[in-house]
Parts: sequence; structure tokens; C-alpha cells
Amino acid sequence: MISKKTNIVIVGLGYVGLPLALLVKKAGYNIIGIVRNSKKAELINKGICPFKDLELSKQLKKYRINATIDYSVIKNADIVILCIPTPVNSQYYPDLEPLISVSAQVGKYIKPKSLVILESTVNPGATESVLIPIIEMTSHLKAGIDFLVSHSPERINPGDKTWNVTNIPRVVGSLTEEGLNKTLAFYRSVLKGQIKPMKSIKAAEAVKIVENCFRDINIAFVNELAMSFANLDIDISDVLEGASTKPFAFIKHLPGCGVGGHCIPVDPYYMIDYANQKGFQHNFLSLARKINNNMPRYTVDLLIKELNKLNIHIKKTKVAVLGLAYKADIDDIRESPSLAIIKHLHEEGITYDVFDPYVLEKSTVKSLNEALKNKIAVIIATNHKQFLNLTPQILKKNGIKIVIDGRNCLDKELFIKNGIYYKGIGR
Ligand code: SAJ
Repeated sequence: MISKKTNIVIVGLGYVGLPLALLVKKAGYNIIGIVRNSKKAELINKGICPFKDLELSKQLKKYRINATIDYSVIKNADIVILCIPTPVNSQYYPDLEPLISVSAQVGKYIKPKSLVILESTVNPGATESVLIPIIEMTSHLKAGIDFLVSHSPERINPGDKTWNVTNIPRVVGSLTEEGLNKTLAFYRSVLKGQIKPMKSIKAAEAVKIVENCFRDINIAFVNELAMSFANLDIDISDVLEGASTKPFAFIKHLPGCGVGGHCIPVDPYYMIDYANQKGFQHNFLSLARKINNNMPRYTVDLLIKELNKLNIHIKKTKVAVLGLAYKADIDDIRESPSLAIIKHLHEEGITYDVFDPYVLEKSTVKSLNEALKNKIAVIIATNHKQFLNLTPQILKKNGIKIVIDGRNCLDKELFIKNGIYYKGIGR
């Protein structure tokens, strides 16, 4: 069973794998992390977090993690945990290449009686139809007999100060009773949150997909309402505040310029594609994805409508796009709606500057002041704390006439009262 002599290997030390590796180290296990490139390994071995996360940076200095690019360390591993990306490609089809290549590497070195746990989010069936056959083929070992396999979907919420890998409850599904018990014992020795056993691996895979599809369809619902209410001159923020007074059976979601990140806009496609392969069309999930994917276009169209109203020629327009990250006060730009907004501005021949204090390397200017200079309009694409301090006076001083508030984060009445043309998403 599990003892502190248990050797753990975690493949992937990103937003998911690194917090887990630190907890495993803190729990007293022998842990080695495998990463994609030697630069990342070097940073982690020096105690430097390879991405911006203050808390992880602090912990990494205290609990040093060994990182390597050498998969052969799996030869000594009793538990191998995969925390690897499961993205979609440009046509929104699941890209299982990382899972396939890592599974082959695991199969090359896996030792009998070890336990493999997949934490990455995948469609129900992926562990048994992709990971297991590849490991069996490359290792000539039999899953469930020679080695154990479980799935426990990660539930990291970047930037969340309350819920973190330590206390977020988890589910675990396994191929065998033995695998389930070993996985439960391991996680219960490391984590504080509830660890719920599921009846199967597929059920555990489905839990995460359902959670994130639930979020995506609810965001699509309020995005569609926002576009409808904009025509009815109803302020959606006001209505959602009102609906939230209902103490049960209503969960508030917020309309915005789009849905980004590596979870919400991605996971539904894993469900849609897999169900499609099995002969079922997820019309509702697909429609929600279409609505959310269209929000950046809708946001740019709001700007164009305001410019036309003021007879400002599009080609003469310079816009400040504030925010590149997919959500407030983090530096992650994966699937960020800001990128789609910038693409649409470019297509329309509208010139722009982009500023994100968390993503300076991809900003075209290095300060908010520079971003606002000589602009006609501002698009708030990410509600970073710094942008909430924008006032009508600051905008007017720069000659800015229009604000498109893609995150409904500014005080609409204040800007309108001060002669700024304000348009939010549904307000
Ligand atoms: N968004 C909206 N309206 C909303 C909520 C989010 O437009 O009401 C947008 C955000 O601006 C962002 C995208 O959707 O662009 C995703 O936002 P998110 O808050 O869901 O952030 P994520 O991607 O970090 O989601 C994570 C997920 N956690 C895991 O997958 C383990 C998700 O399941 C959580 O529900 C979410 O955090 C959370 O609750 O914050």
C-alpha cells in the first residue's frame, strides 16, 4: 500500500501538476516532475516557478521539486500522475497528441504493480480507449493486472484564493477495486478535501466534463439574454442582481466579451466529439459554444455601431484594448476572447494598442497611459483590478469618446453622465 517510501512521478508541472507536486513533497513522498523542456526543468530545479503565481513561487523555494525531461525516471515510480494539456485544435477538435505521446513514454518505462493516474480533463472513455491501450502495447503489461489505472480530474481554479488543490473535493474512478483503494489512500494522504469514489473511470471522466459544460451553457444563456436585452433597453446586470435575490435554484453567471481559458471553452468539445463518434449530436452544447465563440465579434460590432452613430470613420479609429488574459488578475491568455477581439479589429482595419499589466510581453504598449493616448475608444476585454479605476475624466483627458465594457465592470451611469458613450454587454 501507500508509504512514505512510495516514489511518485508527476508528468506535467503546470497550473495543475506543480501545486500537486508541492503537496506531495510536503506530505513527505519522493517526488520527481517530468516537464517538456530543459529550460522549464532548470527553472524549477532552481526553485523558480515557470509561470506567474506568487503563492507557488514562494512554496517552490521552500519545498524544492526535482524536475527532469527524462522519462526513464518512471522506472522507479510506484505512482505516475499525468497532468498534461488536453487542448483542442484550431477546428475545435480534441487534440489528444500530448496524451498519446506521454502514454507511450509511460509504457516504455512503467514498472509492474505501479499505479497510473490521469488528472487531465478528457472525454468519458478516453482513459480506456487511448491511455490504457497505448501503455499496454508499449509495456506488454495488462492494465488492472500488471499495473493499475485511475482517473481523478483536476479542479484547479487559477487565481482563486479560497479553493486550491489542497481543499478542493475530488472524484476518483478506477479500473479495479485495488486501483481505487490505492488511489483513494494516496490522495487522502496528501489532500484535505473530500475524495469521492466513482463507480467507474468513465463516470469520473464525465464528472469534470459535466461541470464545465454546465458552466459554458449557463454563460451562453446570459450572453444570449444580454444581446436580447440590449435591444429592449433592459440592463442585464440589474436583472441578474434581481434574479440572484432568489435564495434557491438560481446560479448567477455573467455575460461578457467571450469565454476563455483551458477548461470552459475546451471541455465541451471533448464531450461533443466523443458523443458524435458514438452517434449522438449534442445540439445544445454546440449551440452554447457557438454563442460564446461569437461574443468577441458581438463586442467589436458594438464598437462599430457606436462609431457609425458618431460618424467616426473606422479607418481613422484608434482603439485601446485593455486586457489579454482570459480572466481578471491572472496572466493566462489561453483561448482568451481578447485575441479574437484583436483579430476582428484587424479584419475591420481598426488600429489598436493592447495593454495587459499581467501580460506585458504581448502588450503593444507598456502602460495604461500609453494605451489610452490618442485613442477614440476603449474596449475593456479583461476586468483586471487596475482597469476598474478608470474614470470618465481620465478618458476625456485622452479625447476618448467611447467605452465598450466587455466585462460590464465599469459604472455605466457615471460614464454616460460625463458624456462618454458607454456600451456594455447587455447594458
Ligand atoms: N466567464 C463568463 N461568465 C461567467 C463566468 C466566466 O463570461 O459567469 C468567462 C471568464 O471571463 C473566462 C471564462 O469564462 O473567460 C472561464 O472563466 P472561469 O471563471 O470558468 O475560469 P476558469 O477557466 O479558470 O475555470 C475554472 C474551472 N475549474 C476547473 O476546471 C477545475 C471551472 O470549472 C470553475 O467553475 C471556474 O474555474 C470557477 O468557478 O472559477
